[in-house]
Amino acid sequence: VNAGAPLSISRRTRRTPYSDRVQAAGPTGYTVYNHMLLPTGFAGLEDDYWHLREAVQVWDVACERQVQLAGHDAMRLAQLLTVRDLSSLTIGRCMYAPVVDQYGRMINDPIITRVDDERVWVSIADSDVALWAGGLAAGMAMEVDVTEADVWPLALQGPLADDVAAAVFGDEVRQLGFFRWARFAFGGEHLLIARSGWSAQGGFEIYLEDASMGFYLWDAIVQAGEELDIRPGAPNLIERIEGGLLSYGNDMTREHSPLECGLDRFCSLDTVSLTPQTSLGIDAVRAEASLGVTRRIRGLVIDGDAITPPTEAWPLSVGDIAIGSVGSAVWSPRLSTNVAIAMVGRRWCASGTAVLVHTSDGVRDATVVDLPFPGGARR
Ligand code: THG
Repeated sequence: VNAGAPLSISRRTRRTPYSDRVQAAGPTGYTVYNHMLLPTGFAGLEDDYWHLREAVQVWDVACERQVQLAGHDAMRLAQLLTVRDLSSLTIGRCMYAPVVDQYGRMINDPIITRVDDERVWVSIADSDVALWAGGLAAGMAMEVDVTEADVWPLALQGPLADDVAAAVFGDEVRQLGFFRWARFAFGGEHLLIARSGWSAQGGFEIYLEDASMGFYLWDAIVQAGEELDIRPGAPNLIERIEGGLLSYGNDMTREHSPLECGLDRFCSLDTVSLTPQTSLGIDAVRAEASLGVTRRIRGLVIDGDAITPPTEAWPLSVGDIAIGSVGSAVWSPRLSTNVAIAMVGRRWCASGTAVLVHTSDGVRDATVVDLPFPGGARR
């Protein structure tokens, strides 16, 4: 529906500090994420995919907004939001943490960063967490300010990301552990840089706190990466499906629980200090765990030639029975098949189960497989 029509841009489709550089590089398209522009590609989906796996890219992911919790109750509110135990979230660490409501349903799946004793950044996927968190803080009379901070993430992703980062920020950046952050000198500031990012190829995310430095940072990275064939890029549909990285709003929504989403290892169900008073959705998720989930996130291999990626959920069936839906699907040029992420009914979850996918242009045979796909796992 409407494929190929241009996106109308206005004040609501907010720009980023890098938007002029992104536009000058000639993106193939934009999407809107957290009410902000997110480019979706530059040289074409497959070309961008191979380049991301082999070289290094700079991504404008400023749309990963930082919902800042600041004040005495910052950590208390952060813990209330998520069912992951944050007691080990010390300064210098980040954690992928499901945010759920009181019924244990997914509100968002952010990365939570402990910036300071009384300052936390919730790096959100595409839903309005500031409203949810601000409402909880107000309703519970917590001593915490909830704002969308002036912070503008820029990602450096790909196997050569360490070399580019070292050239710009110094060799010490190579020592950063996965989901750790530290500050590195740049342009008279000390930028918060984490080893993280929405690809399985490795790299960094730079949390720029001064929007006026956007071009300066972008240009320094592009210049340092010139010999390493750096290119502007974007989260890549093929790469992230192969890697099993979930997209909130596509693969999971408010209807789903973190267990259905396969996020079990980020749910601290056995932590006794977590109660509905300290972690809003914890008992709902515990109850679901004891009953067992009725559906689950799975990989799918879809037969036949290259499909057009879905713009709406595609139903799944076995015989006449509706058994789930596909949220993301694309042709993998490396695996020479269509790969997909689907929510599949419990009875049909086993690897090798044959199912039917009702795509926008017809029915296809498909097979349930494990995530990530072969060769797609994090390096
Ligand atoms: N970076 C930042 N913010 C973000 C994203 C990001 N906000 C939105 C979105 N991405 C959140 N979703 C994810 C999903 C998966 C991961 C990170 C953010 C991820 N998962 C690791 C994996 O699956 O390999 C495991 C993480 C862990 O072990 O804790 O990286 O990309 N700033």
